Amino acid sequence: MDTKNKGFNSKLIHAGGFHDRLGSAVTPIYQTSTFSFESAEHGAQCFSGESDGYIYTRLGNPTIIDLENTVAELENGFGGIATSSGMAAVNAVYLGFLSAGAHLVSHNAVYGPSRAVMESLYPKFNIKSTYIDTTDLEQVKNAIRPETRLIFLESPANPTIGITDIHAVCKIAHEKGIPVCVDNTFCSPYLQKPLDLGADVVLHSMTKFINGHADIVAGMIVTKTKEHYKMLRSIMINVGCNMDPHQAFMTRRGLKTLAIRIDRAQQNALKVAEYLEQHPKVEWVKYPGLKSHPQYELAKKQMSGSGAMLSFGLKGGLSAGKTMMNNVKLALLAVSLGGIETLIQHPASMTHSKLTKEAKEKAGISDGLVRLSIGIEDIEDLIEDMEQALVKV
Ligand code: LCS
Repeated sequence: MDTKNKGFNSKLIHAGGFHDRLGSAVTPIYQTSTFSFESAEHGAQCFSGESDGYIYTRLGNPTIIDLENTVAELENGFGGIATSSGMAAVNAVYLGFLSAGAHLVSHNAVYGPSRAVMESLYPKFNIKSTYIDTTDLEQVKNAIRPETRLIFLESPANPTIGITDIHAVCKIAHEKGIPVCVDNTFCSPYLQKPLDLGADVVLHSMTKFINGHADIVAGMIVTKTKEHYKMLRSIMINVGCNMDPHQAFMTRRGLKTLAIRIDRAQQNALKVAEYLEQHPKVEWVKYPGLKSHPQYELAKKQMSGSGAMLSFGLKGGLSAGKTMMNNVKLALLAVSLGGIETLIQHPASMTHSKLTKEAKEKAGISDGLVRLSIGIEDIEDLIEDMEQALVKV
């Protein structure tokens, strides 16, 4: 059905545009690598584009296209390009916008591997990058060079929860003809719509909130224009970082409950943040829903909710952090985020361990920083778990 004028929850459930001839209530898994043509002529039409028939799953598959259409509609974009992982989406965007001699500007606390791959692999193609605090617009202006070809944002950033003014950065970038890509993993389209704020491309690790059940690794790119869609789709196809139909089915299924999962998780997150903020063993808490967050007002303007991610610093640094993590019982000590279960992790020794000490300091990742991805458990149990672990710190 056409869901263009329907509400967000209705879109979550009914968007995608797939119609099953047999009346299946959900889009089936087309677990096939290839599709047969009706005739030589039909095959020729599929290849020329005269017919929109399917050819080969790396190029397109009904289960995957249903998911691509759905996420594109949720993000108010032109089209979606599903990828094998969030990192595949990140690299497809890098490859699409950056050619030899180009320069990238990005946030110094983006997801660790998004930065690590840029600094380790891309210099061999003579691609340069500058990592700054994009929450400071002066730094953004100063980092731009004549050869800057992409600004790559993540907001809230991982794991410092710094909020970048997406609209303001897009304005600065567009005055110089530079496209902006936003990694919207932490928010999902339920809480933030970067394309509406001016961005050209948005991407997701759908491993997180969009799938939401910690049982799939997947990525998605959504573009505002047809031109960027065609360019990035061709990269996905030719690099071969396509999604698998089963992965698409699982993700589409998880996506249906995105809003109710996030509603509950962010209610929990606010209560946990408030609890931690008053705890004597906690030095600071960063959560966009707390008035103490430096970009509280911007978060309220740019996001429609505060999300389920928060970080905090323990008095006592590294050893306090480790003690806490070794003593939580309900929260799982694990990387990743955005699932229905609460996860706790320690960026300095895990996701951001490859950064130098200096880079970690610049990115605001102290030794005592602990990151929480809050799930949908009962709040009393979550607070009790934090309490009993903090007693041991
Ligand atoms: N972007 C963000 C903001 C992420 O948090 C991650 C993964 C990725 C991209 C990459 O996505 P993937 O390829 O894993 O689907 N974030 C992780 C994290 O914080 N801990 O483990 C993975």
